[in-house]
Amino acid sequence: MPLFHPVDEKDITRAIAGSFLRQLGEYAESDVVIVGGGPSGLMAGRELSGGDLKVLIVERNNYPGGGFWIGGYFMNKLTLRSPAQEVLDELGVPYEKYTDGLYVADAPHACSKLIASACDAGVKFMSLTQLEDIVLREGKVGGVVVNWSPIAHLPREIAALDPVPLEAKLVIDATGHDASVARKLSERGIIEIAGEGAMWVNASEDAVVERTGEVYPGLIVCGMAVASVYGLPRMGPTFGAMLLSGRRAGELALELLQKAPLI
Ligand code: 48F
Repeated sequence: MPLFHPVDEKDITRAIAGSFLRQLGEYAESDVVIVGGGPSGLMAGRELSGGDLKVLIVERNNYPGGGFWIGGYFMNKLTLRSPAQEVLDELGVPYEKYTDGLYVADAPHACSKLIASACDAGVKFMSLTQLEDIVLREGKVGGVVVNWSPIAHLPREIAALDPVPLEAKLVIDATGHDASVARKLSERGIIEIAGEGAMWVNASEDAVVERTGEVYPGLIVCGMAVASVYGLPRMGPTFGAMLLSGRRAGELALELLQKAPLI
């Protein structure tokens, strides 16, 4: 008697494809599309939890987590400054106090719990999917245009593949240093991107959280994308502002969604 229930191979393929296509059809029109599944994007998604909101994270890597997996250098340790360790408390991630106001945690533990909490909140993911452009109509960002990420690394002669649009009431740019979504507006002369400043942790983290917000109707920036858009200093390998900026972006998205039908 085999341990596992017998199934046909074709049914495994159909189960994957059917589930994926159902989700893609449903999320072709989302409430919020978050581009980038690093710490700020995951926090934003987690914040949008509960209710009936459709929240999709588009991530060009084949895994979410961004810079949160590794922390600083290759050392698998994260630092956070007070009060951001409270997020680790919420996630149930252990940490040590290094000195007053500075805490250190194991990056894989923190990252996996943050991803799990976004999944628990109902966030869906499209991995290996890269932002190629935005939907822009009547002075408002109305979604994203995405493609399969490996396409960007293939010669155009063998990979002329048109992207697909995904509509959203709100888009959150959580793409980190690249500020890839905001950049699509700057390429068209609609906003300016100042480029991030040199490292200055004490100035950077507060400023990133404070400036998190709508950079253009329908587009919220969070995480390091905020520093890139506004020319704020970078903070290096410490993640408190990423978590609190993501949280602020999620809260703001909720407020905006409650205010008005945005499409
Ligand atoms: O880089 P990332 O972790 O951004 P973040 O949430 O946090 C920044 C910190 O990790 C660290 C720091 C401060 O502590 O300086 O760098 O702001 O995560 C960004 C995610 O976005 C994805 C990228 O693969 C990463 O997982 N991403 C970037 N550009 C695109 C994208 C794109 N064009 N399309 C889809 N995903």
